[in-house]
Amino acid sequence: KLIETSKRLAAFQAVQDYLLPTYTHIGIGSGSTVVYVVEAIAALGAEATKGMTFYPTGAQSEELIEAAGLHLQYINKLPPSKQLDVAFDGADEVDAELNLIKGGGACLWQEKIVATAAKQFVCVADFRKLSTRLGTSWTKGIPIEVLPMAAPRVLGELKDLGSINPAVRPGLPSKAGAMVTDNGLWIIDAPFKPLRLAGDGDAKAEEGEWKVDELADRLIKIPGVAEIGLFYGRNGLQVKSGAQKPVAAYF
Ligand code: DER
Repeated sequence: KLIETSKRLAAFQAVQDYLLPTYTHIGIGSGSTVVYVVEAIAALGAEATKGMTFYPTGAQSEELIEAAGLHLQYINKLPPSKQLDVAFDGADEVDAELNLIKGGGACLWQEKIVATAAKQFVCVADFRKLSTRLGTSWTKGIPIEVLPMAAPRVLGELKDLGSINPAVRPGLPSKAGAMVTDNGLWIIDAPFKPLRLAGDGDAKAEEGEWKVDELADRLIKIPGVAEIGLFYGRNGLQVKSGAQKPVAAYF
């Protein structure tokens, strides 16, 4: 109950602070917290939202927008010259530099596309998600979206990079085999030792302990990897698809 209340308060505050009445293009993430973001937006009323278009980050997000009676459009319809005014999304873990682990809901690829199409990316998460270093509270691993036929080789590369027991995310008990994403791909969850902040000095790291930006840069290059569930950005340093660092995180 406390967690749901925390999510809802964070969501309503984030919408109040970051959804300006003049905005017309808004990205909507996936997961259970973003449900409250859409609730807060719908609560503004039809008059306030009639000029606004909402862009989903997967099947669940699309349903949320439609069920709230908000105007839906897909990111492939946004001209490359245009950006979303703001995108709201959840996270699985947030570190002191507002770097994120995302992908607990297996929606990370479209989430990152929408997040990086937005002028501002607002992360909404309950208090459990705030950590000093990524991998401290979210111990299931960094979600990585992969081409199924490449999965065995990606697993091998991850082990070579120091991941501890990386594994393909299984489907629900009612579905034999791997979980399949909205994009028809698989997710590998790759646990690593807690990730040092990009801003940490170059103090000697323990064996197998990575900095967020360095690990992100390595993961994104593994053949067969479509996208990684690390959202970060520091001094303009961007990985392949351009990670997006939130301007604010609400807990
Ligand atoms: O998959 C994701 O990155 C989602 O944003 C998700 O992990 C957030 O989940 P929650 O809001 O249900 O905790």
